[in-house]
Amino acid sequence: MTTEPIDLRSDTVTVPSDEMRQAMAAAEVGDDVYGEDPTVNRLQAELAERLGKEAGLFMASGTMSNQVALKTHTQPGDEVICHRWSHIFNFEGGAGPAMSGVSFNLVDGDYGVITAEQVEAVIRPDSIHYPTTALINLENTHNKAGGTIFPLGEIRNIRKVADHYGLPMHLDGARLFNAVVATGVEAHQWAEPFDSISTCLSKGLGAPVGSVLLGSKEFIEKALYVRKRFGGAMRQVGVLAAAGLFALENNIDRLADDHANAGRLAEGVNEIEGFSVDLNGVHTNIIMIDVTGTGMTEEAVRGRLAERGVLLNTFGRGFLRAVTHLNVSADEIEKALEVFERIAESG
Ligand code: TLP
Repeated sequence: MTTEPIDLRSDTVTVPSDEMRQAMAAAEVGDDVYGEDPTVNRLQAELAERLGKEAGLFMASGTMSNQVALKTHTQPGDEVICHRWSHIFNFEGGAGPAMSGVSFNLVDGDYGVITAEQVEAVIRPDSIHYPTTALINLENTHNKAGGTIFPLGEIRNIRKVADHYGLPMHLDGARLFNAVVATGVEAHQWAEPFDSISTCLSKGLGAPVGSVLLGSKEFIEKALYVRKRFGGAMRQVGVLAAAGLFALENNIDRLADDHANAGRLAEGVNEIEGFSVDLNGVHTNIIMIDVTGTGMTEEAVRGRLAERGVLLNTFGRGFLRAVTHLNVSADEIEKALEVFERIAESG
């Protein structure tokens, strides 16, 4: 074993490379509250172009980006349709109800996918008895479902329903570029059906901080006010945006390596007694490992792996989550597999 742990808890644990740090140090900056940070402006324009939207807004985190979108699209008392496992509902500290006064109408579906029929069935009729359906939120790739890709055809079907009922659609595209690399479908094609998209630079792309919210000029102008209220108007933040620009230039294509490593880890773990992985659900850089066959709790298995230098997160329902990223090599994946084998043998 190497002395450094093999950290598969998340792709958020990636650290900036020396080259990325140099780009940050060299960044031209200004006061972004005055709209005068050239590096932030460049990052926002670059992502707007890649995603085919009019404008972008730099955010401190994916959570802030999603929540600013939620607040911008809704009024207190409104309802948001999303998958039961969506990040915006499960992992954002209850921010939707707390910050925007919205509730969620939760839809179930395999691999994080919900269908147009399911969405249409839960849209509220116009009546004083009901909350107002105000937004449809989708997630691509889907984190809790295991990095799965939401089929573009179904997104377009949902868009038709949204148009029929006059509803906006938001995409939590924290890992949108993983979907781009895995499918070859370009970012602007994935983004086209949505009114707003949040995408993260601080996950597989390897920047230390930052997400960008994209949409129409009108939407982003409104979002600017909400971001200020949420405390997210930052000053000489070009030092962070520079990391994002570096990530877009250098770290997208290499996501294919993370996907290959995830595929190898998934197949290897699935062959080990006591562990099972639904290989049909391994599309990108996340794998969900069912550990119930070991006879141990997921927390116990996590602890045993950690003692031997392999870090994973528990993810409920008897599952551990492993996420591959740019700081984990193919060799380290082989070493991680040896550790899984040892645990299967010795308990
Ligand atoms: N996800 C984190 C944890 O919050 C679970 C992780 O380790 O995967 N949308 C999606 C789909 C995400 O996976 C995340 C982060 C976010 C939004 C929020 O991003 P941050 O952490 O920057 O607020």
